[in-house]
Amino acid sequence: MYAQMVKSTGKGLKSRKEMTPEEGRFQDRIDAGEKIEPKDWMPDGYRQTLIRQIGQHAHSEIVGQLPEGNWITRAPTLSRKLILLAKVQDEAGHGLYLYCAAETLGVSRDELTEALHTGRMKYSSIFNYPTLTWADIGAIGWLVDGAAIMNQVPLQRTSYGPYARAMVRICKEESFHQRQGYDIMMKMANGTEAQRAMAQDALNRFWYPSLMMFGPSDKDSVHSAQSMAWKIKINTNDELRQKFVDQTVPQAEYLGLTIPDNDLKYNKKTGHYEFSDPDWTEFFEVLKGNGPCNRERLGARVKAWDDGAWVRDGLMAHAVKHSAKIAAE
Ligand code: FAQ
Repeated sequence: MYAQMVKSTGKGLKSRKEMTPEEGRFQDRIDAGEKIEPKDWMPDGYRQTLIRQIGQHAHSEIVGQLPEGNWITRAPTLSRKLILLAKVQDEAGHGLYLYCAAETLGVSRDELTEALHTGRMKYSSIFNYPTLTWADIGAIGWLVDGAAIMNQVPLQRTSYGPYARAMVRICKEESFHQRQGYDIMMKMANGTEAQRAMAQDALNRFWYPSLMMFGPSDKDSVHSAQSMAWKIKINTNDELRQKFVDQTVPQAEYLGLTIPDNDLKYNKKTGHYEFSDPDWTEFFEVLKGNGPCNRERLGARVKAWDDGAWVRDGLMAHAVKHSAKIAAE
């Protein structure tokens, strides 16, 4: 179902000798830490890799509204409802900044949307899991936004200017999102027996899918080497996953909740936690479209797009009338 829309090099890294003079000068700029801007020359693979990553990122923000949106009408208090509404609205904004950043690379918003709807582009695996209880909203804020921040903070230093700048604002907002999630978890973990059990259950279900957000292990990561040479990615998938575990385990301990991993242990020598890998077979199945909610999520996006056709048609008709009026003046 999910063939990739655009392939980056996929052929391994070019040595300096193999690079054309233009590619060599481009790599020098990257190595010197310069930002690449939309009108600058760039290798086609760099452009295509960015379109793939930024587009996938944008789609994730948009599809990511669905699991949380599921709880807006059922939030336990008016205050929680307002906060969740604002958070979901922020995610829509993040999607828009990212689509704009992708557009600077010469791809249209319609092309990206079409690629998502026909399964040629991906969105984050995490959003194919259901939100069964209110505690899941806490777990998403705490773990999913926590993982998103861990991945996105380094992306503020990514080599492509428009992407790096979009990340600055997104990261600020994601920090609030993470706090609201942790705040929900604190309330639940310190609540009644039933609430505590709900919080533990949410952690049990979201732990491994959150670890999967960082992508396959480094040995299976197709794009990391080239993306890191181009400074599109700053860290490998495993580096970020480790940082996330190191940050999150003490937070779970503070909540009095148990990470669902019997092999989790702190290694004093390395200063890092050792942990079990997620089930990579499950991860690749989700990527193929076979996760618990893939069909539902994509179906909801396609329906929203079709239902909104009259709004787009109306806006286009208005724009045509408006420009005709200006031309006649
Ligand atoms: N899900 O070679 P790599 C958020 C694919 S934002 C689906 O390692 P790469 C905010 C990958 O595309 C969350 N597919 O790939 C929020 C490739 O397939 P392809 C989104 C995945 O690109 C919170 C193949 O596997 N964040 O959550 C995933 O170098 C709460 C091989 O992998 C971003 O997108 C996955 N988890 O590294 C919203 C951050 N992982 O395309 C609402 C930007 C890998 O060749 C509520 N993206 N794949 O067919 C990145 O940093 C990178 O793209 C990675 C993957 C790290 C995700």
